[in-house]
Amino acid sequence: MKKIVITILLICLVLSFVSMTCAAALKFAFMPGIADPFYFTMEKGAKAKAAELGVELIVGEYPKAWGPEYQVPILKALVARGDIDLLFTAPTSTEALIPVLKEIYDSGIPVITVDTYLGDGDYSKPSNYNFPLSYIGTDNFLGGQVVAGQLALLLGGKGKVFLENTNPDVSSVMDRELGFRAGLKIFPDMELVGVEYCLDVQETAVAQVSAALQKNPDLDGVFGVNVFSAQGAYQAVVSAGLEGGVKIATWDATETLIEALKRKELDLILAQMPGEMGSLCVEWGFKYLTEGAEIPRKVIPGFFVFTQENVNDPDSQKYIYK
Ligand code: T6T
Repeated sequence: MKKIVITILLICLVLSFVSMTCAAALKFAFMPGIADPFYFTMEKGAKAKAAELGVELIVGEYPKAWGPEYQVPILKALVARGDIDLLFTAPTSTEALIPVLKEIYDSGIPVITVDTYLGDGDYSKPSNYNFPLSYIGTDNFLGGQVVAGQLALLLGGKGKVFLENTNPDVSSVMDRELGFRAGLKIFPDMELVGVEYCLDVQETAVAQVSAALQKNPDLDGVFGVNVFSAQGAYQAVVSAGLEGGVKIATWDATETLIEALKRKELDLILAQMPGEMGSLCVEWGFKYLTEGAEIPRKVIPGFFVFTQENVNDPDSQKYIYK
């Protein structure tokens, strides 16, 4: 009898330990900006790190289009579960996402912004948007400068170029535009002849770049600042039969763009490190919650520039979005 009681007590002890450990598993939520290979790759990186650290990662439904009207309802549903310990998300607007993310933060959920930031992205000074623990994402201004420099070199320092952007209220793509403009200034014979915003719709980018090619028959180069604007710009140049003649600089290493680069139908691709960004969000979030670690207000992974020369190098392959 004594033995049975001891055994039952031991089982209870083990069960309560197991349930305590289960209850202690942290739950992080990830809310992407749009369904595209960039965020799919980010999710993969985050999932791998979460599995390593024993964190449960809950991924919000991928918005089918870009913008607060798509992102906010999904975000609200995600945190309404009531069991989220930390949220990382890419705000689809520098201003429009402030109230909803502030509300989430005020409800006790720490927030990290990944890929894009709120306000001017400086979370270290007093403001109504300084509540996120950190911005984890690319130095887009620097990347824009690099693209301008590379495009200028491809054109021998002289030429007319067009910029295909997405949304004027999104930090990532606007910093790319500002960096690109600043980079071009170094070359007095490089001229930016136009900028359009496709609102992250590839078909619109095709139409806008096609119109720019017609309006500027002497156009020398195009820069598409993200997956859909870049793929649209590429499509427009190819449809006009101008690939090879008009230089195409793009951003985001999707399989589509990589294959085009291998065929020498476009000239360069700036690859961000979305997997690394997702992984860093989970890692820093974990350190913050379990060790009280202070997260740097900005964490900036690097980027890689694919060219026709290095696109087949074995070392370059890890930068292709998965
Ligand atoms: O370029 C990425 C991301 O960095 C940007 O904020 C939005 O567009 C992408 O997701 C690519 O579509």
